[in-house]
Amino acid sequence: MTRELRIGAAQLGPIARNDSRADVVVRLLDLLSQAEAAEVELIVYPELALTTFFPRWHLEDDDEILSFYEPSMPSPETKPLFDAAAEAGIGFCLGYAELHTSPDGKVHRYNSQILVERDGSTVATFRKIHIPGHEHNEDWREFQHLERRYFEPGPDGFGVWPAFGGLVGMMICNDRRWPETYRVMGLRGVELILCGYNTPIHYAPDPGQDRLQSFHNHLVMQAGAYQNGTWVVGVAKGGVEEGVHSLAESAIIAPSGEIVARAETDGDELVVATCDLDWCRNYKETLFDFDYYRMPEHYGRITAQRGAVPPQEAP
Ligand code: CDT
Repeated sequence: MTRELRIGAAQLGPIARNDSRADVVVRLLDLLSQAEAAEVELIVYPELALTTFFPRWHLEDDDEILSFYEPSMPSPETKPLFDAAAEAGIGFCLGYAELHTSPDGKVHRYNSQILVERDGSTVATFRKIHIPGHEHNEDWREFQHLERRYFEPGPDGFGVWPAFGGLVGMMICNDRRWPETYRVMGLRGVELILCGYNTPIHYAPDPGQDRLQSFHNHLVMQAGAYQNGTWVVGVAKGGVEEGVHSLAESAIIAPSGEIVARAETDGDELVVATCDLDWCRNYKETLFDFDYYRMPEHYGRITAQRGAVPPQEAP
């Protein structure tokens, strides 16, 4: 049986602060129609795909803040997407701000991605682990990046789920910059990692990195793919949104580390590739045969400590 999966990276252009969920869902449905015409089986939308990237503002009105979160998924506004995807037999991955009430009644705010199978069943919800930016208003910045005010880190770790004929994992935006993200999933045999992102091109703490945003984006995902023998699908919300320019350059990356398809615009665009999940074996069973070659007895610091400890301060 072939394990070829036709994947569509559904890049979005800007979403204005005043755009409604209904406005956005029309765009998501249009990309879904394009995916159907292109015989796509899995369509991947960006991080926080239902609203503008609200962490760029220090919002103080609780009602306004809450208006950016989804207390349920599907929500009444996203139900048409769930229905249309199931009708077309297309699975999807969708990023959104999640308001989650745990069994103890506590309300949590997560930056989440849901993965839905071709028959409409939910595979999993992944909650972003690495929360970038800052917690308090910083006036000196041209715009804020207050994810640490609006989201807590996901508590569930990096899961890998049997789905779409392979082993599928998820990560969200800043997670893609950390090698541990890929390796934890690699150690579960992951064959396909889905990642939505919103990456402002201007990085206020070190503007010298601005010119390298494109390079760093592909660098980390290509390295993670190759070093773990997995497909990686990175999907942007790009373009100039409310005055802030975000990186586009969505890409589908093979287990070889090569980009096999990439966006050409910074607006709504479907990028399609046929992904042979068996290609992963070429890497997982040779150069990156973990069981044969890894040396975990020398990797203890990876989980034993958080920050770097110079040699003069610790044994
Ligand atoms: N959304 C997100 O995680 N963006 C970060 C921005 C860099 S830190 C302010 C990223 O890693 O792309």
